[in-house]
Amino acid sequence: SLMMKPQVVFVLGGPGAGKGTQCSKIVQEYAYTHLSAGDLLREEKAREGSECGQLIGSYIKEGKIVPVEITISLLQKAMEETMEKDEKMFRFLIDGFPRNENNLQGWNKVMDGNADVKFVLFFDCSTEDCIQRCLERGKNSERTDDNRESLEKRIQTYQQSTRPIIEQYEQHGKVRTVDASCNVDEVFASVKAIFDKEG
Ligand code: UP5
Ligand code: MG
Repeated sequence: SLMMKPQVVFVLGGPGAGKGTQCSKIVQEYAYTHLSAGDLLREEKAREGSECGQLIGSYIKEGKIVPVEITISLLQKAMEETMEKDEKMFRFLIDGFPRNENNLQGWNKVMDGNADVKFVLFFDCSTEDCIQRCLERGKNSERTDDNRESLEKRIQTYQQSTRPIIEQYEQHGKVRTVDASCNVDEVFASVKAIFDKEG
């Protein structure tokens, strides 16, 4: 059958900026599927028989970015499965990817021409708020990286590797920035304004 070309919104922002929270709200109102690269990696890590589970686990704890071959194959598989189930579901929120130059090159190599990146939704949140939110969640979450030590590394990786990717998209007029420091509903109001216009 003739499948629609996937339409992708990359969702970026610091650790704890609210990417996952806002993506959950977006899919309730708009015909998008939420794919969190971090969630897919955590699932793969937990999967029995996974060949790269250990590697993924150590990268996540160290706040480092997993080699793109792993991430992109998980993303591709999830996109294909979604579209096979329902061909009308060809719009995707790809949350937490691409995070560095390696991710971007891997995406371009595999997906260029096979998917359209509509824009980058960027949740702009201060480092202090990001740390606070993750530590708060860390009190009762199973994430291995919501402790101070891992968080410092995640923040550093975000600033050194991910910000430059956002800046590259910015130069191409592709970034839609949302102030992510206010409460969940206020942030979502700004998100809605963007999706009503061009989602
Ligand atoms: N919260 C949310 N919004 C709030 C608001 N407006 N006001 C107050 N509180 C708010 O939210 C985080 C917490 O804050 C929650 O408790 C929430 O209730 C509260 P969430 O929506 O989960 O934020 P999010 O931005 O999704 O935070 P997350 O921790 O998931 O971000 P990261 O980017 O750090 O995590 P991710 O899962 O994307 O990646 C984890 C690791 O996986 C990476 O460090 C890396 O090692 C690896 N990874 C790769 O290697 N490659 C990839 O492509 C992706 C991940
Ligand atoms: Mg998340």
